[in-house]
Amino acid sequence: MTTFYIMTLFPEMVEQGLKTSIIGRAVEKEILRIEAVNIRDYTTNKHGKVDDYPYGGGAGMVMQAQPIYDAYQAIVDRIGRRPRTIYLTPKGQTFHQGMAKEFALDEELVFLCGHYEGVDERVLEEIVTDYVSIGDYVLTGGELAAMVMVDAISRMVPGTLSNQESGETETFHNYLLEYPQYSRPEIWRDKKVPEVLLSGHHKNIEAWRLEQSIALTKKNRPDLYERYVEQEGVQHGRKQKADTGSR
Ligand code: 6GU
Repeated sequence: MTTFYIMTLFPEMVEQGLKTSIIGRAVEKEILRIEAVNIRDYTTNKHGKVDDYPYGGGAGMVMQAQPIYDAYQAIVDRIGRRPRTIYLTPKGQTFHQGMAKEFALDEELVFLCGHYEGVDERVLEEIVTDYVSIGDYVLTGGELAAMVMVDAISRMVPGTLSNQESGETETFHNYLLEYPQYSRPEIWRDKKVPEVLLSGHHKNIEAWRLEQSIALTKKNRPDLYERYVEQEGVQHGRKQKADTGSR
């Protein structure tokens, strides 16, 4: 069983967000466990304070080291080792499918969700193993980012998805976006399902889908398309030694 410990000042946000649909089902099946840890429960401040002004001045408040460290230590004491600990921050490395697959191999993962203007650097140095961002924009806190990561990692944990659902990562590992899908009815608002999909000719269907994938990738993700073209070259043995750079 994979356990996600989410250290946060807003435990109900994380609990509410992850109890529906596929993730909720996997929790019920005891494939996953999601434990929201309320950082405020660990403060030694008698007023429940967890933040203070930044040394050196500046806007906003900084989350203090003590409650975060004690909340983390309670997790360590419970599981008997120091788990991989991810700090959600726009300063981190950008999350991608390969990271989701790698994180899915761990039995326990801790997520630290920051708020205010940041977290005291000293506690980060003590507990954090990975600094991760989910993209180039700024959120008000790490909770939504943690939920994004938990979702993407969870679907890579065996048993979370049904056979029907399939843990494919096609879109990202062959460097192409997915082709469009259609279901009944055959005509909707005068729009017809592409003829080839009704033909039963599997070779033609496959070729059409690939063509669609290539066109969409070229248009929306030229960066990904470039990698697709290179990788195709490698597969067909016409890649030159000089530019087989790894990514
Ligand atoms: Cl991980 N945290 C916050 N606060 N903002 C973000 C982010 C993370 N990733 C992108 N923006």
